[in-house]
Amino acid sequence: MNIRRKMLQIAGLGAIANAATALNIPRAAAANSDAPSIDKLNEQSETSFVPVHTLDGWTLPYRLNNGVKEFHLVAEEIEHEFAPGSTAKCWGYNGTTPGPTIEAVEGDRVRIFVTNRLLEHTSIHWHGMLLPSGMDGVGGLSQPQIKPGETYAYEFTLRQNGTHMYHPHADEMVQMALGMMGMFIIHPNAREAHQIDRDYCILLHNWALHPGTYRPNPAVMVDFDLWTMNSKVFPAISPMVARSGERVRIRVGNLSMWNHPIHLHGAQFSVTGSDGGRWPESAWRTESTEIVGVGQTRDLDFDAVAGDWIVHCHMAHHTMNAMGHDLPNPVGVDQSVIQQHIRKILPGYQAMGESGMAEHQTHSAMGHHRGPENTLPMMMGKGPFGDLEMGGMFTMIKVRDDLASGDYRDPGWFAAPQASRARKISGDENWGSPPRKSRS
Ligand SMILES: [Cu+2]
Repeated sequence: MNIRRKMLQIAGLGAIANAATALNIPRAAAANSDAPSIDKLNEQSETSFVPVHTLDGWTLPYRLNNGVKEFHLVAEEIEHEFAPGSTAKCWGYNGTTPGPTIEAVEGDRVRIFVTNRLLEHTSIHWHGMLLPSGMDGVGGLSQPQIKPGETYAYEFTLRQNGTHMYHPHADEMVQMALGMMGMFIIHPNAREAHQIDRDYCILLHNWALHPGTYRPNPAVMVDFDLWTMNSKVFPAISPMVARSGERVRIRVGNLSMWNHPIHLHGAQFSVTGSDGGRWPESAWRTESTEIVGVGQTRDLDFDAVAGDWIVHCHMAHHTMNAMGHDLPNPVGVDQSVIQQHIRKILPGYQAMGESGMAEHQTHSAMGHHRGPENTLPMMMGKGPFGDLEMGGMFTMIKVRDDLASGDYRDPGWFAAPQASRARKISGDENWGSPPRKSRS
């Protein structure tokens, strides 16, 4: 039995092999990985679940050392791209924000090395997890802070299953605002009653990356510029995919500073779990929108239905990219005279917003009103029928009848049968005789 190969399978990507080498986990860690008893243990745990797929992220490979799963996280400053056109100096783990997803099985013994390559101390709190007090990662309370250059080891047995997270508990406001966070998925040690075919995880966050800047501002409390899923904004967030009829789980965690009502089109989901583990079926709720509060996680399970469906936060401002929030309201305001005046000192100035803001994306695409450098337009994204006028916490699930299981590639746009697609009936606004209330 080739444990290394299975480890790569569990990580879901062959490319992770390079990352594993780069992690520089102590050699001794792998010394006993061929012991037959471990092999058996590993085989048991790996056959009982479908690995989690972190959209635009990755899963941290581990090594077995005498039956203990060893992971190695490195806290460090990184260069992160939210979408082409917006890059920032962020903080994360092992080269990314969010940090790699840690994935294990209830009952596993885990040892997690944490190396600090920041210029200030840090620690890691295992959010929602049952562990000895000294492993809880609250710097100054449960342990000394991990100073720059130091490596600490956390070790505990996973006594639960569910969707969990990890984040620093040292200079927490700053370190989280700059991107230090990740998901920690614990699968149950027994087969689930409803087998899951596709298991996705999404960590929600917000960033005060003000237009023209290159470093998120940790002091901002409410007025954020970027709203992200796994630290990406639409349209740079990859779509989820599934085959019709497959059981899909979307695990959503929230370490941002807002609550997010996550809304799914095309299907009703059951809320089946959280960082409190898998809920008893009698406690499941059928919803199409579920608020994932700050510090919470939710598991949303549903049967996939063919089509292109969107999954997004229902706070409309959270599906926008960088925008000004303090501008005078232009809706319904005739700005033509003002535009003439302003053009005398600012040639090319274009007043906008009188009839709504949909024109924003068209103008951005045409290169009119370019924003400051390193700043994304408020609205982005194209579909088969035109602009999507979205950004931020917005992605899709693309469900097809003919998708091979385990195929996560973007299948392109859904070809809705013409008879089942909304169609144009008239171009005359006086068409028909709809009942309307008129002002007296
Ligand atoms: Cu939101």
